[in-house]
Amino acid sequence: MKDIQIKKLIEAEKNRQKKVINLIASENYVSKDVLEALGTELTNKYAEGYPAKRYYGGNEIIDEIEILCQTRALELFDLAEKSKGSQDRSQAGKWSVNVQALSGSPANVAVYLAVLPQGGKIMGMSLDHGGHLTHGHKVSITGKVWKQVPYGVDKNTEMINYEELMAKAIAEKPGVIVAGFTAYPRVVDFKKFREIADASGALLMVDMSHFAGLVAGKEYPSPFEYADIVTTTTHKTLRGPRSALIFTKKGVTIASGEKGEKKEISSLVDKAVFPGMQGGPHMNQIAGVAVALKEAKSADFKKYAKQVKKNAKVLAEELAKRGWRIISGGTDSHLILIDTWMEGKKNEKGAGAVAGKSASDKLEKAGIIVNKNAIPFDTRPPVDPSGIRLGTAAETTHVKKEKDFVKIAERIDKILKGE
Ligand code: DSN
Repeated sequence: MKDIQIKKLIEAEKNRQKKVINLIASENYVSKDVLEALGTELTNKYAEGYPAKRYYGGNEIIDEIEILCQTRALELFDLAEKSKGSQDRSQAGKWSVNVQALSGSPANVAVYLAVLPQGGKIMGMSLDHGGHLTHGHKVSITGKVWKQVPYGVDKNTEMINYEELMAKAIAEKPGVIVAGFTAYPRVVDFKKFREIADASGALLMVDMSHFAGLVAGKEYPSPFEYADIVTTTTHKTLRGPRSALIFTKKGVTIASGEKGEKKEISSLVDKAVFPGMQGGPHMNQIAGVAVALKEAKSADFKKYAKQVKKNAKVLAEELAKRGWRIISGGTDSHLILIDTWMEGKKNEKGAGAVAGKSASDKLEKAGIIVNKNAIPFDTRPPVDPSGIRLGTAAETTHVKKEKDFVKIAERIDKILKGE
C-alpha cells in the first residue's frame, strides 16, 4: 500500500487486535478468505436492483455472486429446497433471503418500512433490559417513525416473562413483535413468541444477530419454524464481514399500499431494501458473506459454536464463584451480563461496588476489552451503568478453551477487585 499513513494505522490496529483479550460479545475475527473477498475489485461495481433485474450493465458475474450468497444463506439454516445432510427439512423451500442490507440496523429498518405503516407499533425489548436501539428505541429512527411498545425481563428471574408479554401484546396489538436481543444471555422460547404474535395479530420478527452462529452450529434453538421474518448481522457469532441478512417466510402476506392489496412480505422487504433504503449493494461485502456462510456450514464451525458456549458457561461460573453477580444466574449462549456495581456494596468475597465504566476502563488498561452495559432495572445512567457485557465468540476463534477462560475469569476478578 502506498498510503503510508493508513498502512501504519491498519498495522497498528492489527497488532492491537493480536495483543488484547477481546470479550466484546458482538465482535469476532474473520478468516483470511473473508478478508481476501473484501479487498477485491467487486467494490468497483454498481449493481442496483436484484439478480437479472439490474439498473446497470455488466452484472452477469455479480448476479452469480449474489445468488450464491442467497443459496448459501438458505442452506446454512436448512431452508433451501435441496439442502443436503439436514435432519430437519421442515422449513426447506419455505423462505426467501435478501443479502443486500448493509448492516443490522438498516436491515431492521427495512423490515419495518416494508411491513409497518408510519406510526405502527413495534413491540421490542427495551434497551436497558437487553434489546437493541432498532427495536423501537426513541433515539433511533425506529422509535421516531414507529412507536415502541417496550417489554422487559422479570425482576426476580431476569428472564422474559411470557405471560406478561402475552397480556401486553393483546392489549397493545403491535404490528410487529421483535424477539432477539443484544444483551440477553438466555435462550428464547420462539414457540411462545409465535403464540403471542398469533394471539395479538402481529408479525413475528426474530433478530438473531447475536446468536446466528450458534443457530448455524445447532447450539441455540432455530427461530425459523416460528418466525415470519428473521434478520441477522453476519459479523458476530456467525464470523463473517459486517453485513446483514433478511429472511422472509414465503406465503406470508399483508395488506399494503393505498388499495390495501395483499402482498408477499418477501417482495415488500426487497423493495424496502432497494430502492426504499439503499442504492447499490456492496458486492465485495456480499462475496465476503458468501465465504463466511460456507465456512459456517463446516464441521469445524459446529465444533467452534459448541466451544463458544462451553467457554461462556465456564466464564460465568468462574466469575460467580468469585462473588460477581451474573444477570439471570448464567448463560445459554456466548454472552454474559455481569452486575459489577451490585448496588454499590462489596460482598464477603470482595466483589461489587465497581460501576460499569470503571470496570470496562480498568479491564482495558490490563488488555481485556469489554463493553459497559446497563443491567435490567438499572438505577445508574447509560453512560456509566451497573454492569459489563462479555462474550466468548472472538477469543474462541483464537482457539481458547475452558482452561483459558478459567484464567481469564481469574484475571477479570483480580483487576476488578484492584488486586
Ligand atoms: N452493537 C451491537 C452490539 O454490540 O450488540 C448491536 O448493534
